[in-house]
Amino acid sequence: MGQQNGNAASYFVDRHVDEGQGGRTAFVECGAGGRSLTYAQLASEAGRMADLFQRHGISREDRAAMIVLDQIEFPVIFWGCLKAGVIPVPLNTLLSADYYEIILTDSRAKALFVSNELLPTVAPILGKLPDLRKVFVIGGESEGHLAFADELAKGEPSGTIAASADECAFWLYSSGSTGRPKGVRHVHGSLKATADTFGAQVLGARGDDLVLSAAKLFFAYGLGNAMTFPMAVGGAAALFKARPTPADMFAAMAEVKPTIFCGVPTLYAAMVAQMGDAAPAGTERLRLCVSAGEALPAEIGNRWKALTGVDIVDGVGSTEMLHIFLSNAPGNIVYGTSGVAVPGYAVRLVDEEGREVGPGEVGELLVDGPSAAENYWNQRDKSRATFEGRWTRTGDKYERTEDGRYVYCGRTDDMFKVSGIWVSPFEVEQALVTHPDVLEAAVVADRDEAGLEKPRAFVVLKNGASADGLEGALKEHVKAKVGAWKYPRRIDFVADLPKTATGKVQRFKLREGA
Ligand code: 3SK
Repeated sequence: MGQQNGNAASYFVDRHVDEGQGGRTAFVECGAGGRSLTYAQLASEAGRMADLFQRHGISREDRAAMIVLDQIEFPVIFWGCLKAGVIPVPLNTLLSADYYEIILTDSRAKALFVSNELLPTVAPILGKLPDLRKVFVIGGESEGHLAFADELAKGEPSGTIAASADECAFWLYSSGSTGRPKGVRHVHGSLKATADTFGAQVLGARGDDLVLSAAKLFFAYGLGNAMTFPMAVGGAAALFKARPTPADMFAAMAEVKPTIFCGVPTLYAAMVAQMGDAAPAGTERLRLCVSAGEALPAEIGNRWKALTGVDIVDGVGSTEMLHIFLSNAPGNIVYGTSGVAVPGYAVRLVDEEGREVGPGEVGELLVDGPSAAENYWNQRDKSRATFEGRWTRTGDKYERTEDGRYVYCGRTDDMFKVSGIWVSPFEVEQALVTHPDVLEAAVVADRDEAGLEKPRAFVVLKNGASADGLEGALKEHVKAKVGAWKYPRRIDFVADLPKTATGKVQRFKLREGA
């Protein structure tokens, strides 16, 4: 190990053991029979990965794809890769075989780690991947592939390879709202940068924190919440393997009693709708909640606070910036805004010519901060269009209020004009969800008989609400809330909205169907 080891594993994993804190719990699995892992066990298990890679011909800088649920093996494999200098590529566990084929081909992963529950999804494409050499199956039957537990047990633990903090450590794939997935390449130093900024200075993460994150570890948001933020301070995270339904989240909360809970607006909305008038069990130790993924409607934040007594810190981040760079902060929360730049980050708003816009004007949000990705793998044009020197373009439209807070106005490609005036689909959606019968809403532009763009809404009703006679009432409601020209000319009542795994509404799918 070098004297100055910039390898993130030496900071997040080995340091705790070196400082005599190896006996502290790092991870617990939710549910009956859930396992746990101390920092010392993590260092030792992850340390065996170098031997595993060597035996199977996987070398430094090779990519190792991970289709792994939130379970103890996730941190073992992720940190094991970093310790050995192999590049882990955690993938969304909800993708289809077609997407896995695109991503595994694009990344040229030589190894694949897959939870046995997900093997049937990916199995049909494994024969089509010329670069893939070994498949390691976690838990259950390995069906002709290598059993991860057996292969790991064969090796001896070794230390952490010396690496520069500026060296590529891992990739995440960004789905984007359209187009092919992009491999976002992050350096070792970015993991510590997000823990030192949002983790330490906004969350105030502490060694006695237990984090429960509905956002999964494959997602940059979940990776910070339930891995690097608690690990930076010797705290712990509860891992939840299944999809986070409100009922499961209530059960997980009651079981582990987290001090920090991280969710996305859709989940908070559904949880609030099911809470009745009382705080759910398991909120007694809760000191902070976090929301990201899309802007949190003010109604939801206020209702959650009224029921639990705990604020939701709403922030915005991106896979490219690794975590949240614009946020509200404990004690300084204005629901309906994304707050201000996280300490360590700078943001600015620019118009289409790149000129800064003033308060009250809408512009694209650019961000400068220590955790920006290096680039997109093999997508030079997209890299050049996104990473402009120190500044990273977010594709999000924002407005700055007179008091310096940022208010989300939609994606650059979701905004549209009605009668020459910009309409933010988000604004109309927010107005719709303040109606007592509406659970969720998404708004897209749709052309009328004259070929002009007008808002069209897709609305999910709350349990027990009826669509009969509601269309007119909702139109009036929006007119009254946000302005006459913005009301949806057409409303479709639907059972659910198309979303990415991380809870973002896929408006492009609604547009395609419109
Ligand atoms: O979508 C977000 O707001 C986000 C937050 C943190 C990390 C990553 C992302 C995409």
